[in-house]
Amino acid sequence: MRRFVYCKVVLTTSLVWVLVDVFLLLYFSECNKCDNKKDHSLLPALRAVMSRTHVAPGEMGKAVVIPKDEQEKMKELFKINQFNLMASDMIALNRSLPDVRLDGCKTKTYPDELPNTSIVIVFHNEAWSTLLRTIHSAINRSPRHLLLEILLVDDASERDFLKKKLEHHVATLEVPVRILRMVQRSGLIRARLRGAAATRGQVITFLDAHCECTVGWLEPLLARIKEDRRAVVCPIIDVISDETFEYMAGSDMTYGGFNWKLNFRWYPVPQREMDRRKGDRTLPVRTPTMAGGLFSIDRTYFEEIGTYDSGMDIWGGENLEMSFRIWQCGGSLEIVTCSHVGHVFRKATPYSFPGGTGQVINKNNRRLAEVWMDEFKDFFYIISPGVVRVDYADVSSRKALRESLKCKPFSWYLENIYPDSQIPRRYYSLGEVFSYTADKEIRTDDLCLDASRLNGPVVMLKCHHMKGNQMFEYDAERLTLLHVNSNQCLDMPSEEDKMVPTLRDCSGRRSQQWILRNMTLSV
Ligand SMILES: *[C@@H]1O[C@H](CO)[C@@H](O)[C@H](O)[C@H]1NC(C)=O
Ligand SMILES: *[C@@H]1O[C@H](CO)[C@@H](O)[C@H](O)[C@H]1NC(C)=O
Ligand SMILES: *[C@@H]1O[C@H](CO)[C@@H](O)[C@H](O)[C@H]1NC(C)=O
Ligand SMILES: [Mn+2]
Repeated sequence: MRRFVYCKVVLTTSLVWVLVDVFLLLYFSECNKCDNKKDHSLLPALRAVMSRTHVAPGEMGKAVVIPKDEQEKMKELFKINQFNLMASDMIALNRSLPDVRLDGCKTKTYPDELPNTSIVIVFHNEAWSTLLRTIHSAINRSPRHLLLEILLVDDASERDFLKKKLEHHVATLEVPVRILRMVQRSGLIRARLRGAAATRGQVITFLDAHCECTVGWLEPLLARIKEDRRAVVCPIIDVISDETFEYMAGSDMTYGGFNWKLNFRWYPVPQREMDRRKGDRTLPVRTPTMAGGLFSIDRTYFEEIGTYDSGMDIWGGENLEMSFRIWQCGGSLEIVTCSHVGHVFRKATPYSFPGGTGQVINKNNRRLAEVWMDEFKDFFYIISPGVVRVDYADVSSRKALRESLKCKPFSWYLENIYPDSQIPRRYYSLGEVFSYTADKEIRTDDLCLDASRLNGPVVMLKCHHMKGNQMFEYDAERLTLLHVNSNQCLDMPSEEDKMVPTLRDCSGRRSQQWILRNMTLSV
């Protein structure tokens, strides 16, 4: 009924939209008692409501604006969690959000019998309002019979309100919430393992501690796992602004990848994946990697596939490790585009780690490279040379896992799951800095050597894979790199060229000779 009236009052500005929402609530609660024949003229009533209703901050996912005289205090509070704590604290724990789903998702129906889920949330010194909004939004927007329990894993927080006060608050909720406390700071990976081990649901859903679940977020995730228990599924991660807590829909047209440094990155969903889904954007996207914070997985499959690498420290790299493992060992990793969950993206981390984040991530990345990437780990090592000196401890049990699950090689993953990867599957040479690829590019990560004019310097530009200005022909006898377009040779830097490699007429002189290491075609 409310939905019907929504359609009739298509009002333009979003502020009015929120007010209409409030108005309709009042209108219908009053209407229960009123006489049907009475004339309810909309506009005068709306004006009356507008003049006396104050809409709470952040409702319908709107940005919160802090008054000028509060901004000093706001900046102070920002430092605590690296997001606008003052704004977050002003917003209701059960605030309303827009329905950002594709239209095709709103009318989908799901089987009645779906597996139930336990939600696992790890937190460390999280703010009260963001943590509680995660919990309240999950409870309010999940069908009661599908949400079995919520497990909070406290990774040794120091804040008082996260102790007794939190316990008392969650005891009043209609879904069982258990709190597990790590005795000492253990990091995301080990804390998640502790939480997962205590779950009883058929599916485990991992969420970050500063999320908001939107309408219909859970059913499509569980439905996909019901169809295929080896599907590991992620919602679309919407953006909750760290400055204003405005809720902004994420795109269904990006998926997860990574670069040579093993940084997780979002990239456009390639045409081949659109074609596989026959253009239906409401179908799950097969994604090469996941961001890692938010996903659902069948509980017994999580164990079968080797949970997490518990030899990894704190945080970082575990998402790629899990992504490679799932694909290489027979599962699939998907973004379920009908499921939306918001996440507060921060520009900086508020936490410190023993030993520093850099070393931890290097160690974790080495573990994943050594276990899963075969010879392609060299692309990571040449671009981050310091990393080979980092100790990565014993990986034999993870290698044994790979063996026992009969997992496919990394080349299979690149060929079949991530053909548009920055890592060339076929290359002739991998040197100190660059690779020389089967497409005859001189390339590092997603950048290619490019020359656009005669006698001109070469620059690094985004690889376009169209040959042209980025094609160099290697002559293994004369050791020259011929830029085919200009018919000139790549010349060594000289003082005069300010040490920038330059194109010059091919002369055979020594400054045009290049030795490509390990010059073989690797397939
Ligand atoms: C949030 O909870 C309050 C108090 O129970 C209630 O009055 C309000 O309508 C709720 N808001 C939404 C958006 O459901
Ligand atoms: C939830 O799923 C588990 C595992 O399949 C099952 O044992 C349990 O009965 C379910 N709980 C509810 C309340 O449906
Ligand atoms: C290249 O060859 C050298 C010596 O032949 C070898 O030690 C090295 O591992 C090879 N590197 C790659 C990337 O194949
Ligand atoms: Mn987060």
